[in-house]
Amino acid sequence: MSYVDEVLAQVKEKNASEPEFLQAVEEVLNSLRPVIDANEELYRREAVLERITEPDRMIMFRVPWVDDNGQVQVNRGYRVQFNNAIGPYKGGLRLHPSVNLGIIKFLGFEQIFKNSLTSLPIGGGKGGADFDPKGKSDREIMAFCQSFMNELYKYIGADVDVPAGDIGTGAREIGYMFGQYKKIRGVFEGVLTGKGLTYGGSLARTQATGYGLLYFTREMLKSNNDDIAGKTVAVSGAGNVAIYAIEKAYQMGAKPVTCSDSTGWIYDPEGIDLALLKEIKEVKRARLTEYAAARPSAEYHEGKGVWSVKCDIALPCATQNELHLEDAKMLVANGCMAVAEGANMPTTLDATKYLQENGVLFAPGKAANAGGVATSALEMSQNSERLSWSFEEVDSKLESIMINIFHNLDDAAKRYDKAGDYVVGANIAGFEKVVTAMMAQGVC
Ligand code: NDP
Ligand code: 2IT
Repeated sequence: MSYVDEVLAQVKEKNASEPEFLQAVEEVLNSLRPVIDANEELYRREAVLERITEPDRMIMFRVPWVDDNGQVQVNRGYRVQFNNAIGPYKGGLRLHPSVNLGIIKFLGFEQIFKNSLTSLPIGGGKGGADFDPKGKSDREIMAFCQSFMNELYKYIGADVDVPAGDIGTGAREIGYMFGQYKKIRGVFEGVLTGKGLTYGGSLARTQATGYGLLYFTREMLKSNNDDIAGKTVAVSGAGNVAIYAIEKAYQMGAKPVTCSDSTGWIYDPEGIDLALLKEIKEVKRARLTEYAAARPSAEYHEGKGVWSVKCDIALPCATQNELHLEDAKMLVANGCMAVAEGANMPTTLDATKYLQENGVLFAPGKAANAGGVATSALEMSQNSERLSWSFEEVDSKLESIMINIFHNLDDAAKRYDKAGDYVVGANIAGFEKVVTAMMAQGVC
């Protein structure tokens, strides 16, 4: 049996109850075959794959808080510190009722390779809780965030582990967590990113994941002799990533026509009204039904369906496994030419394969959505030098980083005779730097 197959079998046995983690590991290890097979004896002796698939540590803790009725609620908090070979652990905090250890492990594992691709010195980690922020008052959110930090503070620090936002965690939550960390530790340091601009946050961090996704997509299209201008774009999600993907798509001359949340989706053939979407999601924290009510050109549908709309480019920006094989078939049948993942692992393995086999340019999330964490690393740099850079400076660094990521993975794919397979390219390019650092640092 090859070394890759041996480790895949072991990982499946050890983590049988974690389907998302197994899915992520399967994709990465399969992509790495050409690299590992070329040097199998060395990698096997060094147990490189066993080490990279086992987190440095997994922290799980009780998060008790009091709701507005005086009732004590208890959630489960997580921080998985996966790999710090190239820098302090870095990755977001997801607050969503679906959160469990397997989901945080898959996200932390992906983050190792994503963070490596940014070319910045950040290791991989992820955390969160099975807390549902929907419908909670500000006071309840604060109570939860403070209790969450009452335990998490022991394990993080500006040079140790630097969490940030993800689903359900935005500027409000980061603010409450930062305040509690400062209160407990008595230090003002860049321990979280995505902070408010008045206390160490970076300009352009809010926009970074969505903007970065479009910078990456434009470079991928350019390298295939095409452009974004004039294209119709289908977007899923209506959160941080989706909103700023839509904004940048407009700036590049494209027309985004869809968005979605967990209850339904919008098709707006005249193009999504961005100001209205921001008002509903960022200010009112309301449902997309309000969008349809305010916009005569829009259709609202319950459930899922964004990928049934005719588009040139699809940008899944909501959550994992939201684009299935049947969706991929509809996209191909409707002439879609590119799929770029704003979310983490939104496309199932069989859907990815189908898209690639049918000539759709496919940009994996660990490359295409790396702009968020890259800008978080820029926020860390600004905090370290106690300066803040202009929006234009951060945005132009972000753009260069995304262009570089595309060329790094394009080159890696070509080096291994897999030209155009950006999944293989991203996994190999991300892995190479981490494995070199791990081996240089000995068995640890
Ligand atoms: P937000 O919480 O801001 O928005 C998430 C959006 O996706 C909401 O519209 C939400 O709808 C929808 N959604 C979430 N979970 C589900 C679900 N289970 N089923 C259907 N819809 C769902 O999160 P972000 O925009 O920050 O994150 C979106 C994705 O991008 C995630 O995969 C995240 O890991 C990834 N990502 C985020 C980065 C960042 O910087 N924020 C960086 C890189 C990747 P509703 O409000 O109804 O729940
Ligand atoms: O998935 C991700 O890359 C994020 N949620 C952003 C992490 C970060 O540290 O900015």
